Amino acid sequence: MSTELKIVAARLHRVRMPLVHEFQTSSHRKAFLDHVLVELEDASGAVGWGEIASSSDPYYAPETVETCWHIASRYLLPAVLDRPWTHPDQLAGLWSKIRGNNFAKAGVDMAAWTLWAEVQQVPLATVLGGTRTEVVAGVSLGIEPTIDDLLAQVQQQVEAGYPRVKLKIAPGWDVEPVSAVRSAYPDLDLHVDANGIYTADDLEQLRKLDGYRLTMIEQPFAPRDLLTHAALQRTIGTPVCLDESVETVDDLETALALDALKILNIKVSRMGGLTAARAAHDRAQDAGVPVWCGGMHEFGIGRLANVALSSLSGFTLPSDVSASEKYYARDLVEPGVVAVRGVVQVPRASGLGQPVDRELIAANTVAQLSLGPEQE
Ligand code: OSB
Ligand code: MG
Repeated sequence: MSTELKIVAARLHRVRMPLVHEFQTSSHRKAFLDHVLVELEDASGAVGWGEIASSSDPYYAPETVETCWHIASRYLLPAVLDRPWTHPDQLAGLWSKIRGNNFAKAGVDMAAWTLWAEVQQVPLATVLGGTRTEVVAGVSLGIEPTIDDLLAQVQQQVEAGYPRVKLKIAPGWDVEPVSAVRSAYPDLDLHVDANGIYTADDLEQLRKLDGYRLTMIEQPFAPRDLLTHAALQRTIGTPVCLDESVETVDDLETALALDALKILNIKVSRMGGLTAARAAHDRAQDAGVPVWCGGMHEFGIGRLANVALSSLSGFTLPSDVSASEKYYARDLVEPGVVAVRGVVQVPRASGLGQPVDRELIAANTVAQLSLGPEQE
């Protein structure tokens, strides 16, 4: 597999999609999302798509849609254009001087992987080394105005067949919703995600969650506060899961050394792409840490990449790869990600595995940029 590839043209599409249900985390509320699609074309005319799934505001991570646009157009695409490579894991080497900006990098990396898989005529999951033919999906539920609204959301998703539900928590919305959902669903695989809003002053409050048989408590403390994560883990039985804290494999190494986690959420965007996400999976597997694939409300392109990644053997917990219909009335790939009783089939078609709906992309595009020969 030493086919040489060269990206000769690149396009960015800023696409706006309304969410079917507003989503609130400990930091923000969203009714529609703008993501930047990355389209890479090689000399033969083959195309690979990627998705920059950054939030609009710098609340989950420091990046925004605008910073991603800037970094991709000014630095990442010029670094890869007209530079030959024989495997997508070489892309990071082309932009090794560019620090951080993982969401922007992830979109370009993903487009290179899907282009590579397309050219090889092999499914993305296979080129990544995935072995599962289907993956189990969970759902992530935002903070709701009332406990009854939350219970209605949980009921809808449980009835749709999802076997795992994650609840967003924040001070004032933690023990009460967890207790209500646990009473209504004694056997549900349930976990909570705080998106880093608590501090060491809240250790006692968080320990109260230990009595509800949660599968994990995800990112209770600030991203760089690994010591408090380790302190909580020492005093509770519920596994601590890290999300925002792990942006590189080095971060994971430090967290492992400090016993700051028992479970890892791997997000393609947060890690800076599929190459890094796969490396984190391999390291966690070595360390005996189970992983699952987190989401950023991806449109179909990023969502299919998440499904492909989740087919790797270390992804033993349900991933946030819920069906497209949970988020969008119509998705940008055809037919979109489908879950049957919480199970998603890993596409067997080559590349991304589903055709991209260019008409829908064009209809929802709010900004566009082309780099390459047509610009010269
Ligand atoms: O922490 O996992 C998170 C959405 C936006 C920002 C952060 C997170 C999330 C989610 C959504 O939980 C997961 C999904 O895509 O369904
Ligand atoms: Mg999270």
